[in-house]
Amino acid sequence: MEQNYYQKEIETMPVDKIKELQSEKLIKQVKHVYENVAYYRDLMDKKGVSPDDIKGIEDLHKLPFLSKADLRDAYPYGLLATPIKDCVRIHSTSGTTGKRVVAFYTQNDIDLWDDCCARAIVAAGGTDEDICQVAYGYGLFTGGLGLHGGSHKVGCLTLPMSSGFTERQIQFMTDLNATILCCTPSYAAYIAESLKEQGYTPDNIPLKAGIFGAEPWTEEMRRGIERDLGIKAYDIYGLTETTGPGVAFECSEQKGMHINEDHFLAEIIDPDTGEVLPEGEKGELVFTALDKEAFPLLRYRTRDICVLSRKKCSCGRTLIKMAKPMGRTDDMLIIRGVNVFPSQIETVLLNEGYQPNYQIIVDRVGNNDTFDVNVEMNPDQFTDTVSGITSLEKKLSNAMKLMLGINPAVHLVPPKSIARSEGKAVRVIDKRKLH
Ligand code: DLL
Repeated sequence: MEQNYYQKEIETMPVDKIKELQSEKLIKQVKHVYENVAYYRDLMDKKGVSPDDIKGIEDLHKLPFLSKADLRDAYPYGLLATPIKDCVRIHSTSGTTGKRVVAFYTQNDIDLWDDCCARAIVAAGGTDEDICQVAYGYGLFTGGLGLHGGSHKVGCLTLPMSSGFTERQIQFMTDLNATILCCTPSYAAYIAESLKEQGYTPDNIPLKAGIFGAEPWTEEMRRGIERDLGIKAYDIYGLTETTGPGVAFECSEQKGMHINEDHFLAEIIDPDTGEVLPEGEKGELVFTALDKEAFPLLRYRTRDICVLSRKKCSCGRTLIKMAKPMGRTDDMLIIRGVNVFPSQIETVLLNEGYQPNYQIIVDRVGNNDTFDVNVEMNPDQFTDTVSGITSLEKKLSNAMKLMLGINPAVHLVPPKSIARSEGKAVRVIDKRKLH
């Protein structure tokens, strides 16, 4: 298959050259951060590391990590490395509890981010002849504006749909003959279902490719979407803290995502000890932004668990690949695309007068997540009538919807029926097979 690249020289650069480039950029970036971000300077000083100790990527391990907790501590401006007047935009995580994470961008930051998304679109077969329907949310979420910027760079006719309004999505897609769809995999599955209901078949759906990410999805789900829409479906990865989508993207091989390592230096660490693991071992993914100006996080712990590989890729790209993330080190669940923390459920239960004895059960039926919460009833409720129990379950479910944005099915179970743990409590049973 003929390969297209957006920035061929970088995407197919020999590995030793990429490493050289990364080393040069790292030395400069550490200086930039040390001079401009007091928060990180303190961390470096405490660790006894100075910018002069960083002579190349082999010294990366000397730098301190940053975690989500640091981002919360430093909210909102504590990690900003440029004057506000040089920033042109913010984005923010879909985070739920406590303070959101706010990321800043200069115009250069937006340009390099758009380039990353353009690489993803071209790797999925996109050209300036394509019509690219962007159905990720626009706004604080990075999905919409990220792919939008990439689509412009490639020269696609861009349909800035944002998410939702499925009827309208289908109308524009079919009237204008959109050829590339960008959205979350679960939304793609929903759009596919709606198209089918309206009598469309894969042969008369104009799409040829999809660029889907922002949440975990299985190979089975990929095959289902490809079959139902008659397309090739490509994975795309990223996080707000490092720009947004496009940190890594899939190519025609569809086996893992190439990391844009001229901009993002990746490491895998043991999440418990922080020790750097050799290539091929499973651990927590850590990124260092090499070019970002406004919000240049060094050694940022993503909490995503995955594996890196330098195995030769049939697409000709030399950029290192990351496997699909296999889960997260923290306890955040992504259910139907919404971030859910067990601690939020606990908060609701305590507010509603229940004990924190509960279990969250998440599964996937077809392409939809199911979300059940078993909660032990209080002893005085045990004698209630069935209808009484049902209305209590409903009340709890509604309180959880207020907190989370989505409704779980709540089941009140007899007191003491949920297993107690002698170590850490098992709050979550996630049956979705994502490995
Ligand atoms: O989800 C950015 C994005 C937008 C990526 C559109 C791809 C497409 P956040 O909301 O900050 O940013 O969430 C980042 O989502 O740490 C992963 O746990 C998860 N995630 C993102 N992409 C994938 C993927 C965007 N392809 C968090 N597969 C990350 C699995 C993903 N998980």
